[in-house]
Amino acid sequence: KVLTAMAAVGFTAAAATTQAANPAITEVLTADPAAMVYDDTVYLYTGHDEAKDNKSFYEMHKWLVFSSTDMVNWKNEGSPLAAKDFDWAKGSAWASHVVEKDGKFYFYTTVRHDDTKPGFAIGVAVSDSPTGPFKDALGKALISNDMTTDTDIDWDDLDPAAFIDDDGQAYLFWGNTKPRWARLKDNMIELDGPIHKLDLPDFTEALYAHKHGDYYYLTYAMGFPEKIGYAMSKSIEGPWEYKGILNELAGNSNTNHQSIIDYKGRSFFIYHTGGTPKGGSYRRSVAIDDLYYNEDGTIKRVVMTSE
Ligand code: FUB
Repeated sequence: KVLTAMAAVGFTAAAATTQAANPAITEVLTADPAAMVYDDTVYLYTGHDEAKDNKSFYEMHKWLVFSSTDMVNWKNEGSPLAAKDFDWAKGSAWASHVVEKDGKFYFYTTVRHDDTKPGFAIGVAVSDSPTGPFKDALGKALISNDMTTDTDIDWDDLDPAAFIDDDGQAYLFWGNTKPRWARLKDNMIELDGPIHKLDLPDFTEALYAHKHGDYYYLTYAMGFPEKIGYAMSKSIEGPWEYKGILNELAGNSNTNHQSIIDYKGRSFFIYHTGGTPKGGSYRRSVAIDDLYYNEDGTIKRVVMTSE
């Protein structure tokens, strides 16, 4: 199904039926996709599942980055960052998100804090290149479990997703069980003002913000095993209206973690499944399917390749 000739000339909206085989990346296990369009290229940041089987737990030490100009052929650009690059962390290279501002690239990501603080934490690393290497920008966590004492749980500070609005104001969304957001300062490495709570039905994790046309969207993993649901708003600061389920369970992986982009006239839903022969909850692979909007801005339910 890989249309190499089309890839060579670049596809257009007319080629909307062109579909890569899924999983989209098979040379290595990839999870928690976060895609960024920069300079006409898609950069796909992923975690790297290294567990030998699906019986125990995640084994994730570093992130990977791939690039593509056709959403079908992916170039492995190596590992731009590892959990050990954060001196204050003790592992767990979980979900991340990368954005560009003024020619610099900011890598927001989940790690487990060292024993000086409990639970997961969010760090930020910076680079002059989308493929890294990225360096810890703060030398400490951007968000950690001692900042939100009203609702602290071990897992609540994970899965960051950044969003830059049309006026240049940047935001960070994150959370497990307790969805949160805050403004980012112009320097992109400090929160600006209070941490806000969100009210999203059946919220588990994997918050992701994007804009399409006049609407802002928050997508997130619901329940467990996870489905992806979404809410819409006329403003990135809400209020948000829950609109329904975007995709059903992503096969056998229990978790589901999405990224949504527009690229060359199409919209893409990028997620993970346990879609390789020995795949499952701790051996996941990124998959890509088309995403379609209705005229009123709502999103059609995603039909996964595996359905
Ligand atoms: O990959 C580890 C965790 O699984 C992520 O942080 C969650 O979003 C889920 O995909």
